Amino acid sequence: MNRLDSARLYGIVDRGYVAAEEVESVTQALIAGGADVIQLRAKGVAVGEVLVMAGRMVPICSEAGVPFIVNDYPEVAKEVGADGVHVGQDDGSLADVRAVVGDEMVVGRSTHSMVQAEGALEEGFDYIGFGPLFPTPTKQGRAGIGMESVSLVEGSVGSKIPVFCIGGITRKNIETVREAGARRVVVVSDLLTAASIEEATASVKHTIINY
Ligand code: TZP
Ligand code: MG
Repeated sequence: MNRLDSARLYGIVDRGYVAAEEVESVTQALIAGGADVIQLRAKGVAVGEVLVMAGRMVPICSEAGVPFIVNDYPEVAKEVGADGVHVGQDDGSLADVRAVVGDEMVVGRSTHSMVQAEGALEEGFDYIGFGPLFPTPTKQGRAGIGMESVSLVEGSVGSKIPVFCIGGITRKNIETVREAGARRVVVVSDLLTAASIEEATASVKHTIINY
């Protein structure tokens, strides 16, 4: 069984919003609020620093029984003993990543269209991110793909591997996103900039599991 099968809410500790010294407390707050998976995303941060932060997140996540995923760096994921690694369209093939992390680790892929989603399934990725549904400051320069394809991708790719909808999802629109057919979501800035990360996370989790 895929370790992410039961996951509904995927939280990201994104260094664009989280200072280095807050990485651990934010990880704990996301988990306390009910995040089922945690990723470290650190664009533009030196790899040595990513390694240190990832190493600090591993025991927090493993104690909570929450899978820990490293974005962009298979070598870091391997070195710290992460549960998985997440790579984008331009980060090489699944075989390239597996050559570094081996066969056991969860490997996820960002996808931005139905064609890419089906391609990732065919290639053998363990899960996909699908989006951005809406334009978002967290990932600039990408148009939103909208919600029309959400039920399509859930019905096809989503019947085989977990599909996490991502991009511009907030406490305000989560019900609409759920209504469009999303069963699993990634929420980044709306949680990380909330007055209480734990409460915001719990609110999104409640909607995604109960709607
Ligand atoms: N990939 C597609 S959209 C996105 C990523 C990493 C950012 C999502 O962040 P937010 O703040 O929830 O829109
Ligand atoms: Mg990447």
